[in-house]
Amino acid sequence: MTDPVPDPNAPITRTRLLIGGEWVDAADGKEFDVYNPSSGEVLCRVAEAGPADIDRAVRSARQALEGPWAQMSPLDRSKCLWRLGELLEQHAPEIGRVETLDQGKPYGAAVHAEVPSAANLFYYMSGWATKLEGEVIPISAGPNFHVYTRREPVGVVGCIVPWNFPLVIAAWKVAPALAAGNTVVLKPAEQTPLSALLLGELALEAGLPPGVLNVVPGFGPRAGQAITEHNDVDKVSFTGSTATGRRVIDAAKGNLKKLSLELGGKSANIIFADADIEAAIAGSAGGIFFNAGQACAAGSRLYVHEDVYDDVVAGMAAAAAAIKVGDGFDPATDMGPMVSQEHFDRVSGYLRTGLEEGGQAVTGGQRVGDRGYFIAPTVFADVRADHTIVREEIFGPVVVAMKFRDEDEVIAAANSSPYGLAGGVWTRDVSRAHRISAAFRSGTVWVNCYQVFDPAMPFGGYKESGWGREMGHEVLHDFTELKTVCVSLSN
Ligand code: TXE
Repeated sequence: MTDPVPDPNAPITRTRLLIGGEWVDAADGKEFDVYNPSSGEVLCRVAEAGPADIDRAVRSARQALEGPWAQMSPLDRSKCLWRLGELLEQHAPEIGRVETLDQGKPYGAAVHAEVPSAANLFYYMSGWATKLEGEVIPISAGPNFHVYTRREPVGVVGCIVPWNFPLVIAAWKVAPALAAGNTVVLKPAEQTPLSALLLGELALEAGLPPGVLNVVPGFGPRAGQAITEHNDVDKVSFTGSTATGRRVIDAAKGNLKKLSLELGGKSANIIFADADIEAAIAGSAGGIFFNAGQACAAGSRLYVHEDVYDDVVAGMAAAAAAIKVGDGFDPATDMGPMVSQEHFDRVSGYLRTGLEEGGQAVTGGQRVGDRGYFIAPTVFADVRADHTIVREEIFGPVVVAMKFRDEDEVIAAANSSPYGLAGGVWTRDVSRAHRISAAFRSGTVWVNCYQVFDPAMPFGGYKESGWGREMGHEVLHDFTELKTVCVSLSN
C-alpha cells in the first residue's frame, strides 16, 4: 500500500527563529533562500540567525538551564521527551513532506524511516533521564570518608547538524542532550533548516519549557561560528566535514568547551568469496546508494575477493542501474537528488576526476536529466589506491570496487584511509568475521549487513572521523560532567 502523497505546494508554516519559546525574525532582519533540490527552485525564505541571535538564544538556554529545566524532576523530563517522540510520529506526514521538499529524499523514506527513527531516539533517551546515576567509591585515604560521584548536565549545548539527515541527526544530539538535563541551541544546515523548526514547535507542544530547545537556522561561518566561539556555550556537538570540524576545534579554544565531532568517512566494505553473494550485493548496494550516498557511513570503498570480483561488480552495476532516480514525491522514486547545486558540482567533479585518472564507470558516471541535482548511481572499477575517488569522501552515489587476494592485504587496504567511521564484512566464516571486525580501525563494523542503526548502538569515528560517540548510553558520558564528592565523616 502506498501513502497518499501530500501536496508539495501546501505552505511552509515555520520559517522564523525559535528563541526562548518565541518565533522571531533575525535581529538584523536577514533572511535566506531555501531551495528544492529536485527542481533547483526557491522553496521559501527563512530567517537567518547572526551573532546577535545566537547570543540571545544562548542567554535563553542559560536561563532555562538554571530555571525551569533544572527544577523539573527527571521523571517529568522523561515524560516530555517521550511525548515529543509521540508528537513526531503523529506529525510524520507533515515532517516527511518538509524533509522531502527541503532535502530531496523520497517521501516514503522520510515518513516511514526517518521520522520514526528520530522519534525512537526520543523514546530511548527518555528512559535515561531517570537513570543517570553516580557511584559510591571506597577509597583508601582513610576510613572516615564517604565518596560518591554525580552525573550533572554539561550546561548549554550547541548542536550543529548537516543536511543529509536533517531531522535524524538533530534527534541524535538533542534527545541525549535533553535527557541529561542540558539545554540546547540547535543550528540546522543552511540547505535544510525546515524539519528542525518543526522539531522546535513540537518540543514546545510536548511541554519543554521555553528556552530549553532554541532553533536558529543560519550559515556555518556566521551562525555556526558564533555558537562554537561563544564563551557561554559549554559544549558543541557537531556533525559535518572533517575540514569544518577542525575549524570548530579552533573556535572552541576560547573557553575550552567540550566537543563531540562526527566527521567524514570513506568506509571500506569487504566481500569474501565465501559470502552469500546475492545478499552481499544487495546489502552493499544499499550501503552506498542509501540516501543517494549522502551518508557519513556509506560503504564507498568496496573490496571484493578476486574469485568473485567480476560477479560482484556486475551485480552492483545491475543493482545501481535498477534504481529509479527522481523527485521524492513520485512514489516510484528510490533515490533523490544531491542536496544543493554546490554539492551536485562537487560530486560531478569527482565523477570527472575518476574518469580522467583512468577509472572505468561500469554504470552511471553522469547526471540524470537536466533539471534538479540528480546523479546516476555509479560503480567505478579499475581504480587504484592512489586515485582521488578512492581516497576522498565523495558523499554521493558513487562506489569504487577493488580486488584483493587475502585477509592481510585487504585489512591493510581498508585501514589505509585517514578516516575510521565504519566498515563492513561479508563472509560465512565466523572466525574470519570476528578477526576482521577486531582489525578494522573504525567505530562501527557491520557483519553480513550494512547501515544498521539503532538508538541503543553507539556510533562515531576513529582517526579523522571524529571524537566521541552518538547514541547508546555511551553518548550520555559526552553530555554529562562527572563530579566527585568526598565527604569527611570525622566532624
Ligand atoms: O559541510 P560542513 P558541507 C562532508 C561531505 C560533504 C562535505 C562538505 O563530504 O561533501 O562535508 O559539506 C556548519 N562553524 N559532510 O560544506 O561545512 C554548516 O552550517 C560552525 C559529511 O555542507 O561541515 C552545517 O550546519 N559550523 C557529514 C554543518 O556545519 C559550521 C555531513 C555541516 O557543514 C561552520 C555533511 C563553521 N565555521 C557533510 N561551517 C557527515 N559526517 O555526515 C559550516 N558549519
